[in-house]
Amino acid sequence: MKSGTIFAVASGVGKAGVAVIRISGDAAESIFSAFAVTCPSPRRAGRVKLCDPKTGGLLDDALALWFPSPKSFTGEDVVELQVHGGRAVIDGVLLALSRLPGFRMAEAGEFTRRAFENNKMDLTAAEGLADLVDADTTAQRDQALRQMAGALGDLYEDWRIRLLQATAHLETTIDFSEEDLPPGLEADVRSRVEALRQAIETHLQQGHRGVRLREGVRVAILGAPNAGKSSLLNRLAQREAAIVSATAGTTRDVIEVHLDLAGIPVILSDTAGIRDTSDHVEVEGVRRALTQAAEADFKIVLSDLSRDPPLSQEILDLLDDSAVLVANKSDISVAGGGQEVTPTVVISALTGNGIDALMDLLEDKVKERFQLLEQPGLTRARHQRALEQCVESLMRFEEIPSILLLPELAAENLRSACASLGHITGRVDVEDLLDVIFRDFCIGK
Ligand SMILES: Nc1nc2c(ncn2[C@@H]2O[C@H](COP(=O)(O)OP(=O)(O)O)[C@@H](O)[C@H]2O)c(=O)[nH]1
Ligand SMILES: [Mg+2]
Repeated sequence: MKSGTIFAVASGVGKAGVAVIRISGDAAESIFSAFAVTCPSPRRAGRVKLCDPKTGGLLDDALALWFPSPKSFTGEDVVELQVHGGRAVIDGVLLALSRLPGFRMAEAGEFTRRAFENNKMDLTAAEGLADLVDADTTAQRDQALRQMAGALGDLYEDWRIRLLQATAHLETTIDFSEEDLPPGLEADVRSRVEALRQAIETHLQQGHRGVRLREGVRVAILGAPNAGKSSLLNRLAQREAAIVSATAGTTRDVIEVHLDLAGIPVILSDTAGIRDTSDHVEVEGVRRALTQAAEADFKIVLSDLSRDPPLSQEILDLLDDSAVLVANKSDISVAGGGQEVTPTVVISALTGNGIDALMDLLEDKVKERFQLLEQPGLTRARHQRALEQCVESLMRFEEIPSILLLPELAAENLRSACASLGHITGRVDVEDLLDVIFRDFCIGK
């Protein structure tokens, strides 16, 4: 851990009524004598008239909070100053702090890193905190709060302890001769490992929900040119995000808008109309549309009721479990327009007819697939990789024909599975990982 007493503005940038300056480290308490003010009692606010130690001029009439170690965010001595939010006030206080012996500006994520290093939180909780700071929607907030409270860390730690127990059980066999071994030991260890592997695999399968909640659920609007995809995107986004035109092939690139559906972040994309074309820019647009279709968590496939038939075969092919068929242009529907597949919703992107029903449907679909599960979900690719490595080690263990004949090899596989789990929470040596994780934090966190 890098030494020194660190300080930074912990509140946001831009003009605000109040700014919070956080100070952490051995010398934190020295600011009270340096500014010639009284240190308030622990965890109680005290009013402090901060004067520049160098010039004696008044910097601000502020509030101070004193959190002596270990009962603080970082586990170290911490002082938090609530100063007025003006730039000159903040700059004056920061400059005065930087002149104090042993003080320096904090690096990005350094406060949280110290909290981790002082065992105030594990890595998953630290990542939860970063997600909480970034959360835009209620479901993102709930997931981050749960992770910060340790739900994910507890789950992984529980698995790791179960594995450690199985390993310990197995290791006793190394010192025994075969005849002295308790009967059923091999079967017992095997069934424990198998149960655990299955639990991890299920978690991995459901995994992308948590990641999606962090990053946004991808919904793509697809259909033939002129079906009204761009019009629908604009309707749903309630702004003119995409160009609407009667000229087929207008949308060539993928246009994305962000929506908040029942607290779940949704990235809605408008795509080029899918058709056979010789225009090479449009061909690329169609290729991108098909990629979006493949990557989307959910597809809105649009048919055009002003045409007969309203759907082409290429568009019909897009209908699968993750798609809903929405029929557009109900206002100019041609009589007798035969449709092989019954649409789930009929709308008019022009008049707004049916849009509420489509919104409700979309909300239900997104909720059904992505709402918080009972068990906390996987939220990061970092966790996913570690869990996959853990499963691989467990599978290598399971492939050993007789663990009693090869106990060292069996134990080695279990230990490496344990280490993979330990990497997620930071319970093993992870120095190299820390820089990567904390780099993503903002200054003051
Ligand atoms: N009458 C009617 N016209 C629509 C409707 N939706 C879109 N349009 C028109 O259809 C044309 C193509 O729309 P656009 O949204 O650009 O379709 P896209 O090619 O699928 O993106 C435009 O002239 C729109 O005004 C609708 O529900 N009813
Ligand atoms: Mg378009």
